[in-house]
This record gives sequence, structure tokens and C-alpha cells, in this order.
Amino acid sequence: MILVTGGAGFIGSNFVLNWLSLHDEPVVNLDKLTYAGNLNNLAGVMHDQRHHFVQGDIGDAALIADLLRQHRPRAILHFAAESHVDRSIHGPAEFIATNVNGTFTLLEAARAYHGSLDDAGRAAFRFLHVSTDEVYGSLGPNDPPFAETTAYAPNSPYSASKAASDHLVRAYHHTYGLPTLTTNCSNNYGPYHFPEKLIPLMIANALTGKPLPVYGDGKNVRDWLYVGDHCAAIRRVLEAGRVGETYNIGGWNEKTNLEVVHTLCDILDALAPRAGSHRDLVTYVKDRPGHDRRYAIDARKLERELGWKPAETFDSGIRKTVQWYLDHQDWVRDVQSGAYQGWMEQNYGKRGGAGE
Ligand code: NAD
Ligand code: TDX
Repeated sequence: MILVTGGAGFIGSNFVLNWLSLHDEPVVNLDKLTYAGNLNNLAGVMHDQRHHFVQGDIGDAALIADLLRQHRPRAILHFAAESHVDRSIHGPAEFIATNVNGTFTLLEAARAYHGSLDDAGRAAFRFLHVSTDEVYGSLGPNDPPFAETTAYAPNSPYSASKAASDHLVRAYHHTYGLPTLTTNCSNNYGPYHFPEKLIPLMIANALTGKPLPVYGDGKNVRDWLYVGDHCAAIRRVLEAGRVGETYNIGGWNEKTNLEVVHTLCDILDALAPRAGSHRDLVTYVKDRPGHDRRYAIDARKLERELGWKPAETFDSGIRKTVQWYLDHQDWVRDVQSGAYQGWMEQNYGKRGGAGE
């Protein structure tokens, strides 16, 4: 049994779906179902006996302690977070509550649970913390990519809250001997990505003929990784990562935002033609305050120590992703209308589904 937090969000739901397609081992999936959590993502496993969905908050100490006592997982995989940089600029409080205080509460519960295990259970247990490359701050055009040894320099309330959570995880290993693993990954893309983030927003807007809002000059650089590759890296770190270590995960796919948007437009021109090119919809808008200029990840430690490499190129992953959005336009409409909330309550009641 593993306990996943945030398993109804973008990366967490991809992780749970992939896990259950590859393993017999069951999953307890704890998610608060904020605006970003969507049980529709998990429709394929909601009636699977190996998937126990629980609606709840990582900041609820009593609930976490109960879940750990009841299910006795061999690992906690911590995805739950507030994840959108723009939202953190407009309202940082939730980011501190969930990313900092919520992670702290989860760590406290994990520490008590770990202490209650027998020697073999203690040795096998892992707390895997899913984090971001944004904790390292912003790179200049000629700087080397972020390595695990790069100093932390978070610039947004989001990245500062994730940096704080990374430090807490580190401290729980060093101080209490909690067997932690931390992964810092670059920008993900793929199925079930909430259409507030660059790639799904651009696809959704392009398909409905709306403007494609590019911040600033469009030359900020991100490294992009297909979500399935991120999930594979996490499974590998869980399996073979050295306790107390951090591992950077990236795709070696540095792109300017404008390159990404143009690529999406060109694919859509071929697959969903409109009068004129989708590129005509590009609109330059006011820049994000404190906008990090460039992220790039050096993922060689993960490759060298654990033999992980991404399976997708940016070209193959982005084509799959556009096709997925073309095939799932109802999913986008539901997420944008909030209709999935009603769907969830109608199908599963207010507090979760299978296993409840
Ligand atoms: P997301 O916003 O799509 O999903 C977050 C999930 O966490 C949602 O299902 C939400 O309901 C749940 N959640 C939020 N607050 C909660 C709480 N207090 N208790 C329980 N559940 C709660 O995020 P994502 O993009 O899937 O990111 C998942 C993790 O990966 C985050 O920790 C994020 O920092 C990290 N990450 C994301 C990216 C990326 O490109 N998206 C890259 C690197 C790291
Ligand atoms: O409408 C937009 N226009 C635009 O130009 C949006 C939503 C974004 N952008 C730019 C800002 C960034 O330079 O595109 C880039 C990507 O933006 P986001 O999709 O918001 O991602 P980013 O801010 O890079 O953060 C993401 O990657 C790291 C995730 O949201 C984080 O959770 C993850 O940690």
C-alpha cells in the first residue's frame, strides 16, 4: 500500500493511473479536491478495489494519523500543493497553508507513524516529496542548468512555499532520521493539465478562437517534461533512490514560451484548421510580476545513479498532448465550468468513492 497526496490533480492523477496500470499494490489517494482536484481524472479507477479515494486536507493531523494507522502504507508520495504561480501572486495565503503548514503536518504524522513501525518496516518506509525546479530561482542565458547543489533562490510566493517545504523535508531526515527522498522537476505537460497553465490554456483558447496571452516578450525559457516521464522518474526514485537525497528531473527541452505557443499553433493548424493560422491569435499581455527568465535542469544524477531517461521527446510528447485535448474537449469544458464538482457529488457523494 502507498499513500498518495494530491492524486486528483494533474501529476498526481497521472501517477495514480500509471501506478495502477503497472502494479497490483493498492493506493490510498488523499486529496482535498480544491479547484485543481478533479475526480473525473480518476474515472477509470474509481471502482477499482485497489484505489481508495479519501477527500481530505493534508493539514488535518487527525485524518492523516487515522489513514496511516488504518492502511499502514510503506511509502507516502506527497504531490498535494497549491501549484499555480499567478495565483500565488494574487493570494499567497493558501500556498503557505498547504505547501508549508500542510507539508509540516504530513511530516509530523509520518514521523510518528515511522516511529511506530518495527525495524523492517522502518527500514523500508519512504517519504517522497514532489517538488519543483522553481526553488532554484532564475538563470541567465549562459548559466549552467540547475544541479542538486545549486543554492535555493525562490522568487515567487509559490516557489518560496515549495522551498520551505523542501527544507522541512530535509530537516526531518537530518534531525529525526525520516527516510525522505525529494525530487525537483521542471515544467510538466500532458493529459489532465488544468487549463490555467501555459500549454493547456493555449490549446483550449486556440480551439475556441480566443486570444493566446503571452506574458512580456514571450522569451522566458522553461524546460518541458512529459508527465508520464515525470511519473516514471518518481517510481524509479521511490524504488532505488538513496535516502536523504534530492534528485533533479528534467527533459533537456529548453524552449521559449513563444516557441511553445508557435509549436502548438502549427500542430493545431494541421489537426484542427481554422480560417487563418492559430498564430494570429497570439496577443502580448502585461508580464507576470517577478517573472523568472529561465529554468533549465541538469538531470544527470538521476540518469547516472538510477538509469532514468525521458522516453518522450518534446516533439512526440506535445503531439500526444494536443491530440489528447482534441479528444477530450468535454473534459476541458467541464473543468472550466466547474461541472465536474456536481458530477463528483452525484456519482460518489461528498466524501470520496471506492474503498470508503
Ligand atoms: P495541481 O494543482 O494540478 O494538483 C494539486 C492537487 O493537490 C489537487 O488535486 C488539489 O485538490 C490537491 N490539494 C491542494 N491542496 C490540498 C490540501 N491542503 N490537502 C490535500 N490535497 C490538496 O498540481 P500539479 O501540477 O499536479 O503538481 C503536483 C505537485 O508537483 C506539486 O507539489 C507541484 O509543486 C509539483 N510540481 C509540479 C510541476 C508542474 O509542472 N505542474 C512541476 C514540478 C513540480
Ligand atoms: O497565459 C499564460 N501566458 C504565459 O506567457 C500563462 C498561464 C503562462 N505564461 C508563461 C509564464 C511562464 O513563463 O508561460 C510559462 C509557463 O507558465 P505556467 O504554465 O504558469 O508555469 P510556471 O509558472 O513555469 O510553473 C509551472 O512549472 C513549475 C507549474 O505551474 C509549477 O507548479 C511547477 O512547479
